[in-house]
Amino acid sequence: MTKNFVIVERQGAVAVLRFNRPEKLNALSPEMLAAIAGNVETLDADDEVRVIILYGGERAFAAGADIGAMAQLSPVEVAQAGTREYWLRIWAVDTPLIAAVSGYAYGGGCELAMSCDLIVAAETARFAQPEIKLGIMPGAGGTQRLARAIGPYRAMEMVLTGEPVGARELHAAGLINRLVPVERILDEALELAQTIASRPAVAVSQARKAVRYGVERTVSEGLELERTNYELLYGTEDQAEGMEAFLEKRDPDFKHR
Ligand code: CO8
Repeated sequence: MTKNFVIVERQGAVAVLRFNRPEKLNALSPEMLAAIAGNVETLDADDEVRVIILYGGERAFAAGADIGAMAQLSPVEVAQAGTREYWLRIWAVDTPLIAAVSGYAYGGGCELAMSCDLIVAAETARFAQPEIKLGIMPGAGGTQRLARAIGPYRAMEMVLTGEPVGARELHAAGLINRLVPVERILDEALELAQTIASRPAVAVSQARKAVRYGVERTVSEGLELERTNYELLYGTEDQAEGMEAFLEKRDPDFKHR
């Protein structure tokens, strides 16, 4: 029988994708990564799902790529392992992603959390890019997303020392949206997800695209896309409903189209 590396639970328009390899602290073997990418894609294709939460349980979000599966690989084998494709598929989804991080988010686990749009973390969570201690370096966004989130100097220290940093410090540094007691982690992520899921989905999608696009480009390029997406939203039913509801002093009834 093949193991279910992830378990998907639905709560209305929110899907929780729970990693299920606790005995290895959710180490991201190629099979595990394939399961995450495949399930995220399936949920992304489902119009009923408007936010996806990635959650690893209390002890670990994910302790990184599976070192046992990587130790003997040559550069060509690393390239052929297909993991690059899994990461690209996760990064390509349109549905907002929330990482609910408790315990270890190390290496690829930290990179997976940073692949999400928002990070809710337990006060006990610890983040690290420890690849340097293994003679390698981050390969799935650790040098890029971390530097953009917390600045190049702090990111450089994490990448060059490999030492973990606590959630409190990273909350202050801007990587973490919400810092919560460990027992609140999933509830808090769900509340945040439900709020976003209640917003008009087309506007959420276009706004998300503009933020993500702009982070990688110049301000003027970002402003161009922002304006185009803004104008497009005037063609949606939800824009008419949202403004009408405001003027009529009632709650909007969004249809997500
Ligand atoms: N890979 C494989 N197995 C792991 C990993 C891992 N990354 N992390 C933990 N495990 C296993 C342990 O071997 C152990 O298994 P067993 O019980 O069979 O011996 C089990 O999980 C529990 O772990 P520990 O006993 O070590 O638990 P501790 O609480 O003592 O320690 C730590 C927890 C500190 C997280 C420790 O396990 C650790 O340091 N793990 C390794 C962390 C690490 O170095 N991660 C980075 C890996 S490299 C990486 O992520 C590169 C990503 C690049 C992606 C690019 C792709 C294109």
